[in-house]
Amino acid sequence: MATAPPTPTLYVILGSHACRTGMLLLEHKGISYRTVELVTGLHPVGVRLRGFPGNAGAVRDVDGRRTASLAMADRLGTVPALAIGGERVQSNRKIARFLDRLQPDPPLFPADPELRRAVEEAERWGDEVFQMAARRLVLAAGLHGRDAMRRRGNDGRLGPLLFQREPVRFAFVHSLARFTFGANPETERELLAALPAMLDRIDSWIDAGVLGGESLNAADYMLVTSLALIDYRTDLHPEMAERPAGALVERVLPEPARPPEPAPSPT
Ligand SMILES: N[C@@H](CCC(=O)N[C@@H](CS)C(=O)NCC(=O)O)C(=O)O
Repeated sequence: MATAPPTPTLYVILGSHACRTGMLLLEHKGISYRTVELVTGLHPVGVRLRGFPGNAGAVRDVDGRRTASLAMADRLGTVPALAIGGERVQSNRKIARFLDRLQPDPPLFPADPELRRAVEEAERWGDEVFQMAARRLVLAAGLHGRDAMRRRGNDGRLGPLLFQREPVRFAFVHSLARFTFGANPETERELLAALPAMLDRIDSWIDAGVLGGESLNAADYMLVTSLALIDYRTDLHPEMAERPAGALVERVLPEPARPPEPAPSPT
């Protein structure tokens, strides 16, 4: 009798944009999987203990520099991390290609070679540039006070960010911003100045049919989660809503339905 294939396990942390990309890739394939939520902050050790090899060197940088804590986390390894049978696959670009080999349909990349090249370029930029910009922009917002994040990050397109408890989330945001991701008022100004051109780039990929097609691809899933994260910023939400990029987020990661806000009590 044939044995059932093992259920894939995706290791994640709460509300992580990168992890939601991994989940979307599996869902695109219609593969059922279970998620194991690791404790945020301890997750690099958590994945290592579960048999993931990590990276030989640093894979992420902040403004071209690698902070000591980021280099250490990279060596230990990042989430999402996918375990399926004896296989261990870490990072979204590898997960996308692994899933296309495992189950070709529906594909995560277009068959046309030229379009595939464009999708891979958008995916690479989404991974190497935009994912970090989104993370740092939202960490920087957290330094302005809790209401600089819509619903204080308790709820939204990616769910609660990093921790269920708001005070723990903001304590962690402060330390991550300062010690790991170099998010501060000066770098925030630079990131905000660079953001319109980044969003224009995504809008032009949508316009060219590289993103947002009838069948979504690996680059859509890479970029849309970073757009969703940026949308947690109270000040950037209106601009996001007006752009084609905002419509793509709403299509893939709709704002959760909520009970209507209570009417203000008469004074
Ligand atoms: N760009 C990679 C890396 C993802 C990534 O940076 N994941 C974060 C969580 S959002 C992580 O595991 N960070 C480890 C750490 O910084 O401690 C991907 O998309 O898979």
